[in-house]
Amino acid sequence: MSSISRTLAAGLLSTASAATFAHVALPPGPAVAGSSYEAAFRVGHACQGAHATTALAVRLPRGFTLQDVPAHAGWTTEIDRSGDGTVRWTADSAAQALPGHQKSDFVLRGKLPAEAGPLYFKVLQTCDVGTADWAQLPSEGTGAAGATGTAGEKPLFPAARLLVVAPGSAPVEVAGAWLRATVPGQSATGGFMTLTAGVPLRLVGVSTPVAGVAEVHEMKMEGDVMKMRAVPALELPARQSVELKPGGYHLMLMNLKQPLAAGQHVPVTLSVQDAQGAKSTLSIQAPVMLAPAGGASAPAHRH
Ligand SMILES: [Cu+2]
Repeated sequence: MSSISRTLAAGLLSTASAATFAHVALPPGPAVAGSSYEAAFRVGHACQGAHATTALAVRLPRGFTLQDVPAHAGWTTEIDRSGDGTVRWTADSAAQALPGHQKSDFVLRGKLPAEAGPLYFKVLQTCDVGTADWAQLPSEGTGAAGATGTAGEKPLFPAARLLVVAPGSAPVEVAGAWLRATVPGQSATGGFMTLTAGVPLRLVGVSTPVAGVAEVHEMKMEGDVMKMRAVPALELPARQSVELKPGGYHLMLMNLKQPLAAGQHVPVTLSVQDAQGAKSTLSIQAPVMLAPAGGASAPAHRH
């Protein structure tokens, strides 16, 4: 692929994301199946052409058991238990409505279903002018289960999504994972991804059958020279994305047992530890690439 077509692809991507205005969303990071979950729906924008949000209605997904809804000052809460249930907040007056330039969290608590997988909350936002129904689900085949799923066509009005993981598996979501392809004779390469934990975690280990040694590395400037070294653990704060990327933190695969060719997929297992010291693992299939999908935003980094 030429660098011109890569630049074009990157340009198209950024145009698409600029056109998408802020949606009603849950904080990133997964939660554990069967656990009690506090869903904080972040409203950060009024409907298109509107000045303020006047009501919000969350349709609860099947299998989600509502426990309680904390009061939202200046707004009235109604709970409709028909069907799978709906929680609705309505501003008590125009003065209490949420201005488009302000952000607010609308919170409800409930028990998550026992099954793992993505859970979608459809949210109807009502404004002084018009409504926005955040109810679109990702189209079939875009890797809904997706530890490594690449983003397909993004819906304009996505439903709020929560990834539910099985008890015992690491509550961390992996996006955009890739390993850099090797050239003949190369014995080491880098691995990159974005990790988002649902609770405070530390990445304490990595393993893959293709490498004799796998470590988490950091890049540091020492004088004029960029150096890298292994770190014993990488903090993954709750609900924040931590990017492993060329020039920054990365997975280092050494003593490679085979060349890594673009297009193949390689199993990678991440070990994490929670604040109580409990360890769990997460396994993904990382694609091997020459460069990140959608064009590189960071400078190339060679080992
Ligand atoms: Cu390295």
